[in-house]
Amino acid sequence: MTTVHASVYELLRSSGLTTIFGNPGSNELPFLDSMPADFRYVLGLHEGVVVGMADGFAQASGHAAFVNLHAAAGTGNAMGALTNAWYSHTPLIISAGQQVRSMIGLEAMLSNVEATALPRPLVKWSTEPALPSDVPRALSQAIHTANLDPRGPVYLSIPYDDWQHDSGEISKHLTDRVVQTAGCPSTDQLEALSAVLVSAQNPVLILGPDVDATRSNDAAVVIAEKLSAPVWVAPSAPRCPFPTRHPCFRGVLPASIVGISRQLEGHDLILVVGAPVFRYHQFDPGEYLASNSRLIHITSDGSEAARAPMGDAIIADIQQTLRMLADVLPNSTREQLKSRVIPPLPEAEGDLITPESVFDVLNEIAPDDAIYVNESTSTVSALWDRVEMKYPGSYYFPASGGLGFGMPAAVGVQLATPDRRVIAVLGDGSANYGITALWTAAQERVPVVFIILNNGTYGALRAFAKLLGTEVDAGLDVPGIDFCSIAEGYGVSAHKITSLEDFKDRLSQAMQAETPTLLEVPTVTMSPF
Ligand code: TZD
Ligand code: CA
Repeated sequence: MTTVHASVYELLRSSGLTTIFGNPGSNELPFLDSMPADFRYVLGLHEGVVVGMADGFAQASGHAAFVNLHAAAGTGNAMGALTNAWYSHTPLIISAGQQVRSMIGLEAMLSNVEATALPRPLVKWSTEPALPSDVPRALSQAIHTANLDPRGPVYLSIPYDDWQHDSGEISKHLTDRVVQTAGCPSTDQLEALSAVLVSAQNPVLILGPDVDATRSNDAAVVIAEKLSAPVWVAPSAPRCPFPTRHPCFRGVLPASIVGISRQLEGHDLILVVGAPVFRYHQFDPGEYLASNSRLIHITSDGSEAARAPMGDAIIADIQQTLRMLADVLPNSTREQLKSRVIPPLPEAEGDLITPESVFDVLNEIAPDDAIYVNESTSTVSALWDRVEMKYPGSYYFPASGGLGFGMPAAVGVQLATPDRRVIAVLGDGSANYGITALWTAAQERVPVVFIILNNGTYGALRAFAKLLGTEVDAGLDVPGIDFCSIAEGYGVSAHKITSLEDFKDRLSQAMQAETPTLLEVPTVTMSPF
């Protein structure tokens, strides 16, 4: 007899899912019992951190990650992190332990009542197998579902008396299944698209996170160069799809309706790839698209295409489509574009350091393949302006805007990418939502450099309060947090920065370290707009 336990571990192994991000409870112990030696368990101290680490790990590796949570309480703690995984199309297979089958109806302690409903609508699929022998097949379905475009999280609730059952005949052919999509545009569609691009007077490219997620950055560069077209990053950017010092690069689009249509005015053709149209944020109503502009959207997510308020769409494999387009497009005769100018450094105010000068130091000292995990909300534009990002997989930001991603994701990204240095840039507000990731960073000895920009306040919310014409003062300041003490308490060495020179020295040292470092930098508050 092969047990459900043995079949599941065999399937996880054959699917490359040998790292388990988790936080256990009694319902999960029979699964964790006798874990094979080739599996690695990465313990997170809060489920938001567990999912955040798995999200970073999956995004940076380009492969799905496996998560094990504790019943309803653990799932509930993870929901905020799931909002980010959902919008970044991160393939996560999230399992949760359930009470024994005969006690769920009684609502015994730790029963996950209506388990499948709990994580919705933030998962693509949610299941609790109808009988123990269906657990391995349901896991196989979960893995394939998470990996099919549009990729995303799935959820599997498993009663803890299932593990020692016979997995039966149904589980015998699961490990060697290949499920593929073949989502190229047809010859006619490709020809039509290329003809529209070639005949445009003034085309513009808008690139989104899925260009980076599918490693289509190089094809995007070829297309931009052949068209000699400016390139913008789609608003509310969670990844960096294009080298930021390339002459075609123009920056990140603003996230308001009017802001976008104004910025794109004069372009008769707007090609949006691998992003929603659009991921707006602040409400600034008006014209969505200038009347003489045509918008074409290439996405692997049918729901993104369907909900867009304008434009035509092609739902297709992004990498294949961009490669095909890069091959067929001729070189345009338009003039070559020139690199944009980096804004000047603002004046320093007293002893406080400006975020802009922090980014200039990072740009000078960090290796050019450094990876930035950013969760400092008022300084996003300044970072994009000042820090050069050259290579695919250089930037991660919470895709739904849900804080608590940055610190854990940095740990996950570093675990997936040991040959590149991960730098987490965190606001003093944001850092608190995932602070226990410091403990995992110390335990796993991942050499992430955590930089806390400490301005004592929720800076972005202060700017929003003004934008909305409100006079909110309650609940916006966060004084009196000593991040160095907290970091030391979790086993991470930490330094409070006293000057820009001090920052340079400490950063250079941290870049050489084999374990994590936290640098707390007292900064001025700047406006995100
Ligand atoms: N809670 C969660 C889970 N996500 C959120 N986005 C917020 C609250 C609201 N929020 C923002 O959208 S920005 C922000 C909050 C609280 C302030 C973050 O402050 P910070 O960065 O110190 O990290 P800045 O640079 O001072 O804005
Ligand atoms: Ca702050």
